[in-house]
Amino acid sequence: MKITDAKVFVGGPGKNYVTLKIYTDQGIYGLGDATLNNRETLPAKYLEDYLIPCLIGMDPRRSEDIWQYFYRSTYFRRGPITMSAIGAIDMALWDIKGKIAGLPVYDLLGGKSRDGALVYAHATGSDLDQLIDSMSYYREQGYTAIRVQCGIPGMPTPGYGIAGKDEDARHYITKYGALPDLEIWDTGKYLRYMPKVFERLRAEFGDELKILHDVHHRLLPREAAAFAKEVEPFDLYWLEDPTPADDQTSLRLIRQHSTVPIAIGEVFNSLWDCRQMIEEELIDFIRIAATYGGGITHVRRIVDLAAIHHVRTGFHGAPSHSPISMAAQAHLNAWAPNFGIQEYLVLGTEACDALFPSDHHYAEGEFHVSDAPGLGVDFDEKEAAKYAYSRGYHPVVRLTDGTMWNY
Ligand code: CS2
Ligand code: MG
Repeated sequence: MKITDAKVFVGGPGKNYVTLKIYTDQGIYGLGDATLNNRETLPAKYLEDYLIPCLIGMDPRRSEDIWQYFYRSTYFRRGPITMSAIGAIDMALWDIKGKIAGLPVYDLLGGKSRDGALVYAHATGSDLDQLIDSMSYYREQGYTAIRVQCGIPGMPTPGYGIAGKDEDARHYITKYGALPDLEIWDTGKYLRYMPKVFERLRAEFGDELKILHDVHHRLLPREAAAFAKEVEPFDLYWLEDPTPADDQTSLRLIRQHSTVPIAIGEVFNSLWDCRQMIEEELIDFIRIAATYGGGITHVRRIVDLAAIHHVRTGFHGAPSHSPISMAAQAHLNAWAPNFGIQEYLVLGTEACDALFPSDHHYAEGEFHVSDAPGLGVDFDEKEAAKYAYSRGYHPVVRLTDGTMWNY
């Protein structure tokens, strides 16, 4: 069996999805996702100019060897662009393999460990009342786990993941400007107000609801340790990205002072970014995505290392991931003995479903993986022709005195 061709498509409804389609001499094709949010043209070009020419003629069943070929032959290893490109190829090969075998990818990994995978929704509010309204809406939709982001009184700009006053907080998705928007961050205001938010949410929603919160890399290690200790009574399901995780050892301080579960990893692209924090058991959930994490082959390796160290999965599921990588993660979630939770936002708009038809679905707080052979997602090229690339940027963040900070 041979790979005969591969094509890259960039575009989608409101997103620049980077979709790879690999064709074989037996009529079977595979799909992969290389959407590197706000840098989408780079993995697309990397695939077209460098990887696809080598891929033609290879045997698609040899996914491990092909992964190693691209990882090792790149010479300048890792990085989000390289790993997204390799990841897309890897997903497409697992898709092909499943289709050859007539089995869903989860069966190739070791079979289902559960029927539905717990997911969390995003609730947001420019203030506490709007946040509570947004949370009530998701409770009604059956969610038992909700991430909460709340506007901070006096904060100069709304902040990460927070809807403006006049926006629809129930369906809020971060918008990216044609040039970077500016956000102003005041750590003191955040640290003083956020514990009050959790206290009110517990009083409002009781003890059962799983409450998650994303700090989005904004705190220093000492601040994060103090904050984690302070919010311990409110029993968070997780505290995400309390510090930028470039320095893995800074997490030790948080661990020494608090037992609040820590979730990190959405910006990682390899095992080497999280090896120390997993081996030292400094985190509780690993958030790497199949897209930037080198696909199923590499993420599975991370999941196995994590399992030995009591670290569970909590894969990234921002809207920038196409339904193809969400499917790759759904198969990992169905199999992983150390599955924790899945962030869930991407599927469900009519335009997105038309572009990526599938029977993966959400029901009652859980994600149900498709039982179709392969990844269980298709790609409609006629629909794809409707969309064009449009450049976007993540916001930039400055402190109140103008100092650059972490988005
Ligand atoms: C976020 C992301 O989903 C999350 O937890 O941190 O929305 C993140 O901001 C984006 O993926 C950045 O591209
Ligand atoms: Mg996050």
